[in-house]
Amino acid sequence: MIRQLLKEEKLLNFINGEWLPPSNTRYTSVINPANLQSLVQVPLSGTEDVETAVESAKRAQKNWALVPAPQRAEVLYKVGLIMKEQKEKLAQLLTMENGKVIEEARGEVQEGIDMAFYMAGEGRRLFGQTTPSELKDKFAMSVRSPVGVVGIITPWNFPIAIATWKSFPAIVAGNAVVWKPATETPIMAFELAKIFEEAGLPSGVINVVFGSGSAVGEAMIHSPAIRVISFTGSNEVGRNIAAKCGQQLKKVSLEMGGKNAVIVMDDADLSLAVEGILWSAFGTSGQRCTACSRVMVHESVKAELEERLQTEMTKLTIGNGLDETIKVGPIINQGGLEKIKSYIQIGKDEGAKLIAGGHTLETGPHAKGNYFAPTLFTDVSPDMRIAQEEIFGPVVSLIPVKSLEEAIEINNNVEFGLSSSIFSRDVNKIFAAQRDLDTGIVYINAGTTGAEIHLPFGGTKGTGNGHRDSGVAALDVFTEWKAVYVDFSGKLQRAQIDVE
Ligand code: UN1
Repeated sequence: MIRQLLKEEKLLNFINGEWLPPSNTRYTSVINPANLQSLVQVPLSGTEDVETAVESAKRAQKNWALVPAPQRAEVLYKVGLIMKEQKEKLAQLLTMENGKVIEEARGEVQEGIDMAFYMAGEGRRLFGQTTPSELKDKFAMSVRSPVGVVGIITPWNFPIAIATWKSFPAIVAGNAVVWKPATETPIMAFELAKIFEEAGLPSGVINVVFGSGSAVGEAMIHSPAIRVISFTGSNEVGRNIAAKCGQQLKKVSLEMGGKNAVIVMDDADLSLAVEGILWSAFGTSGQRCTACSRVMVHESVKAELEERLQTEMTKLTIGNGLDETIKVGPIINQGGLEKIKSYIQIGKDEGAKLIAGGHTLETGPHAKGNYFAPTLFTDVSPDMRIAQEEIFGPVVSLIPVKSLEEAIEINNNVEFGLSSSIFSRDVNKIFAAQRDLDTGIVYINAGTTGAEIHLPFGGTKGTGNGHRDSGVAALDVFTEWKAVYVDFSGKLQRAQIDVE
């Protein structure tokens, strides 16, 4: 099936508009997590390939920055049109390399298409500001200026959407990009590079170098020509990148996960809350930065919520996401499975009550993939590790609470601050919650996932370092503010001195 959609058996890097093998000729297999079959070979490039990519980006960027922004935007518009034409093919390839169910894969590709059209519009805005000057006959303004060459490092869980959140604003703003996609899911990057080529993006404006973080990622971080690193991935890797970039005074934008919670109050629409929890906790098998992994439930509705969740969880079909009837796909790889399994043991040892799932699925249709049963712990206390640490799998902890204040306090008392949600019909509680929940994204009467691309995406505390992906805020990562003063008085006017 894969060969019908992707004829190449080996992927190639895309550098300076050319398709090149890695100079060290090293490759590794990309494995479909639904059946453990090898899909394609991906390069494990080295420092030399990054250097070539950076040189090509440097050259290309100079001309690209001179192309008027509306024309740069037109290329993105074409990228969007091609993605739209290829939506089904891209979605199927995405399901094969990542495992997410086809419905969600289509949704992810749509997120990329939305980003293309949104950022294409931005090419006719890229607003700066005009400001009065202190002096007579002098004009002052602030304009966005491209930073130059930017490095983007993208994760396997949203291999196309997150790539578009980063590369599209970078490109429309006049930068050139060196991009390291996750080696688990390189097919989306390969396809997107082909789309950029077809849309007529000049050679060298985007360069894709496949390989590991320790080789390609490190080389990017240490390349003096790369002025920004935009990274989405694990906390551990993000901190490491931040430290190294900090040393070099290199700008870095980080998005690194969450411990997202749904709050269910006693006045909530419980059916809606159950739907919201199921979708945001078990969609993508819990492998979203925004996935719900805690539920703070008011003690008066706890028993009912538990029962309803247990009943609905038995209806979740688990398997190969290419089958339209499947709701929950596999876990990305053995490492991911092992991590989830270890947290199940930790939860049991900590005294949490396991009331659903908690095990891998290894027989029948699940014999050949990385499957894990949707899992529910209850009577969890907020200080347990399963209620504090990111698990990145289909595991939810129910934490009983007595009040909204207590729920908010528990929500905020974790290392991360990405997404949160509250189900309530009380407008006073809702407004208080949106103000007090310490996360970058807050949902009212919806689960914790489903961010839209024209709003800022990111979080507080350990989730990031204050920057945002997507939305207009993404332009702040990929541009520098330049202050421009135009004196039309015909004489030398001195600020602070010649002011009466
Ligand atoms: C992620 O998990 O890193 O809001 C991205 C959402 C998706 C994006 C998730 N639109 O869940």
